[in-house]
Amino acid sequence: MPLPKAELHLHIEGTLEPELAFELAARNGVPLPYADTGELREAYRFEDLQSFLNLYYELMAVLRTERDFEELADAYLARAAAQGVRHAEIFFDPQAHLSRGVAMGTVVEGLWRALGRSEERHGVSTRLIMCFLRDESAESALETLEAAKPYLDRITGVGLDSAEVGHPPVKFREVYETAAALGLRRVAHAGEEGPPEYITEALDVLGIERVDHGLRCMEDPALVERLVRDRVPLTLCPLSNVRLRTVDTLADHPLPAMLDAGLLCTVNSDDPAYFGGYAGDNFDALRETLFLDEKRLRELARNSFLASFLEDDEELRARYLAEVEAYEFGA
Ligand code: ES4
Ligand code: ZN
Repeated sequence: MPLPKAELHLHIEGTLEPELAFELAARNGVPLPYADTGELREAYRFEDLQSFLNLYYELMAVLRTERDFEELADAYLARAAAQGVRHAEIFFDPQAHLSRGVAMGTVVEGLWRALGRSEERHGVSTRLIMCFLRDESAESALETLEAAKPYLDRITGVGLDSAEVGHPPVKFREVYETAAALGLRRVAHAGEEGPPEYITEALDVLGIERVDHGLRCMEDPALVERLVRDRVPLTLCPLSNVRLRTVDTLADHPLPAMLDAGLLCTVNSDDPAYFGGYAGDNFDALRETLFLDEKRLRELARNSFLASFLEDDEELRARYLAEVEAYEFGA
């Protein structure tokens, strides 16, 4: 039985496996510039974040109908459940679909068909987090939030993703203020490729409650001290960092140093179809390569539930935390 955990950094579009991409391409009559899944997989050699994003946005063309989004999410939830994920807070990128003529309702209703049945079917509770693309304008983000208004009962929070460098958090001050006024939780990618100053700015200007990645906080001791003091969770994605060359190898990953510094770290999969593994695979890689012991692994699992947006169901959080404490490794 795998260690129970929450997944807090997962782009649903990044769970599109090559097999499903080809199936949806055929069903929707969308041409793909790859002969087969093997050739597509060959394209999964990334230089940096942008080279990955180019393929990520290209492949989304196959997602067109509610049923497509439902199948995408259901396939992810099945895989996540098999790797011990008990709770998933799932990002989606509405602008990447709206710009292709796919309506907000198609995306949200489609995802909801899978999420609404997930507890019963997969034993995984879920939340949805809508991300703004930071390489698009602030006006576009505001329009996206406006388009989401009919669906806010299904959306727990907002996030910020896509190309980071050159797109500082301050650009999105207004949309985050509006989101907060609507009662939405706030997170943002910061310090993945961008500098530690972006993390500080996202905390100060956007009022984020959790930092996605946040890896580069380690370059700023005063920031580390603040994150530790304020118990701000970081959603790390080790296999993503290796594939996007944010770290040289997994053995060089700062996660052990970050835990030693007292940071509230969690382990997540980011875009598992592209980066070589789901949540459990990330845990396994850390155990094998960084020699994390059972105490550390349990801490990471505990952190994932502590960092989750389960304030609306503390009973469920307590049950998950009890599962983590009761877990027997090797059983
Ligand atoms: C992403 Cl790894 C990563 N970073 C920033 N934005 C993203 N969107 C999907 N995956
Ligand atoms: Zn991400």
